[in-house]
Amino acid sequence: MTNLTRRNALRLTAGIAALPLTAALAKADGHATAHTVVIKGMKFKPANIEIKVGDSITWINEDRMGHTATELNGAFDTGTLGQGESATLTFGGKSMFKYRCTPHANMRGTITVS
Ligand SMILES: [Cu+2]
Repeated sequence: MTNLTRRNALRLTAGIAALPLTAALAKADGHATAHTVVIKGMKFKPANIEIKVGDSITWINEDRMGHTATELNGAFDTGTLGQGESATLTFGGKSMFKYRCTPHANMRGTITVS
């Protein structure tokens, strides 16, 4: 998982902190798309997502319990998101990631960046 750029490896637990970075990237890369994965009912929705290099994903937890989006090999980790909290990551290189929720091993997702 070395093809994440350094900024993408940042652990961004506060969505507000990520906004300026995301906005700047979107401006620099005209076709970047902001995707959303909703965490609800103990599931990532969508669980499997295909995005383009430069796109961002925001995870929003709508459950009452805390969840994480944690890459299996440590490429990223949102940390625990409480109800209503979100985290945004921008993906700078082609890759495929598998992630799960740390407290709930059956919550799984994949990200394909092309
Ligand atoms: Cu969970």
